[in-house]
Amino acid sequence: MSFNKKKVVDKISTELRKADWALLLVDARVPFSSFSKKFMRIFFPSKTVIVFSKVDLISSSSLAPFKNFFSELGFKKFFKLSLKTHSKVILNFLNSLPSKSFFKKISVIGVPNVGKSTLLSKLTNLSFERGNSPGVTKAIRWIRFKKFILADSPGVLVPDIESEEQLYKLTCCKIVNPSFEIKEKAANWLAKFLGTTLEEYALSKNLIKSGNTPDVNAACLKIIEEFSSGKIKGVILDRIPN
Ligand SMILES: Nc1nc2c(ncn2[C@@H]2O[C@H](COP(=O)(O)OP(=O)(O)OP(=O)(O)O)[C@@H](O)[C@H]2O)c(=O)[nH]1
Ligand SMILES: [Mg+2]
Repeated sequence: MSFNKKKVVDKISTELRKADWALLLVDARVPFSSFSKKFMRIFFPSKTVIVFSKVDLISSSSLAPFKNFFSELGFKKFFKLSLKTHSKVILNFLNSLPSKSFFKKISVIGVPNVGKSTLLSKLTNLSFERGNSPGVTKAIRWIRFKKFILADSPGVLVPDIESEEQLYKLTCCKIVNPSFEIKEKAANWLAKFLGTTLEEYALSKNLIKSGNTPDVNAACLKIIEEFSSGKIKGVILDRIPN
């Protein structure tokens, strides 16, 4: 990380730490890969709720082993979030979080593109910038809503990427936006994970180039777009370690 980037991350972390609680969003399709132990340097697990976002894209019963993993790290509170989760359900949950202050301060944190701004828009009915690409939110935004002071934050804390496979998974969920070369590898990895090949996928999507051959380059971008946006769903890419 460059010196300037580190300074930005430190500043944001200090600001977010002022909250009573953190909602730490992890993408339910990659709960391990979209989690970073760095978050535990900002907030104690006992003051952090693990929010599995985008659960409409998986079968939520398959999250139990991931919950166990987070419990072992000391996290005690969990919440499942989908586009269908009613704002009242979120509000009731936030009300249930203990706090001594009159205004409960809550930071919404997580790696890029996990749905932080979407959660806040839904809850408050205010507009927060959203979009299916990393780095949409650029700065912390505190807002007062009912008895809460809520912070939307930019997804500046990208997890330490420990393996090529993790990089591919994060690419498939558009948590990172690497070079085309990496996207190509990620797309091949994803196609294999889904039991197909990019050639087959290109043909199924009618992506044909001159000479009547499958357009594999177009298929790379298409499969990542379809997976990240949830058109391809029902799949958790992370595996529970043995
Ligand atoms: N299917 C599904 N998509 C979601 C859900 N929540 C958010 N999204 C989509 O995910 C994309 C990213 O959402 P944002 O709310 O912008 O994510 P963010 O974490 O604020 O992203 P940054 O500001 O870039 O860090 C958008 O295209 C949302 O529509 C969800 O629960 N289910
Ligand atoms: Mg955002």
